[in-house]
Amino acid sequence: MKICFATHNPNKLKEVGQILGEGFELIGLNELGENEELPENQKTLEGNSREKAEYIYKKYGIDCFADDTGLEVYALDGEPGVYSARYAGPGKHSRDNIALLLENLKDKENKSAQFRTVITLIKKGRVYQFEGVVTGIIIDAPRGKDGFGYDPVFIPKGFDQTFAEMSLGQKNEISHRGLAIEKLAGFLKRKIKKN
Ligand code: ITT
Repeated sequence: MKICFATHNPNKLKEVGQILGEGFELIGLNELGENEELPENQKTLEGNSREKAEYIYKKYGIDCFADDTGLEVYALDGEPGVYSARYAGPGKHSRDNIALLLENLKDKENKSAQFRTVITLIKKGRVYQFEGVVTGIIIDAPRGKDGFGYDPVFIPKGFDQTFAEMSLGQKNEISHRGLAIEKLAGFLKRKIKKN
């Protein structure tokens, strides 16, 4: 099955390719010849992932899926959420984003948070969505060198290490993105069996 993952990020492409396994020809945006950043103008993760997938489906007529992820912090009414990448400004610097997050959480007692990923798949013109969530807490100072984004300040529930202190393999087993991708992979594999 030929399918496009609407991302420019080769790491994401590799991770998803591994989970999907044989029987899939996975194509990224670079291979499609799509060099521009895709539109992300919506106010929700559902809306943004759908906007990206629809953009590619309409332009290239190929079955495709896109993801969007946000960190949702309870005491901040779900912020930074869909704005996670640009929380501290358009520069998209993780260090600045983390600094702003910790500043905003300084006086809050409840440090609960979750990472949430939404994947939108468009297959033969039909739209499907898959969600992955991992809950945890935000700590007061960054710990760990691996990972990216908010990983150094997020400890998933039931663990002592931040995501940035875990190996990529460990993180992927329990992560929001891993869970959403597993759901997508299960769905696509069932489709392949049926046809
Ligand atoms: P693409 O759209 O190019 O794929 P992006 O940076 O926008 O890249 P996401 O939509 O997946 O990627 O995530 C938005 C932001 O949320 C990201 O820039 C990080 O700040 C944060 N984030 C997402 N996944 C994360 C993770 O697994 N660990 C830590 N932070 C994460």
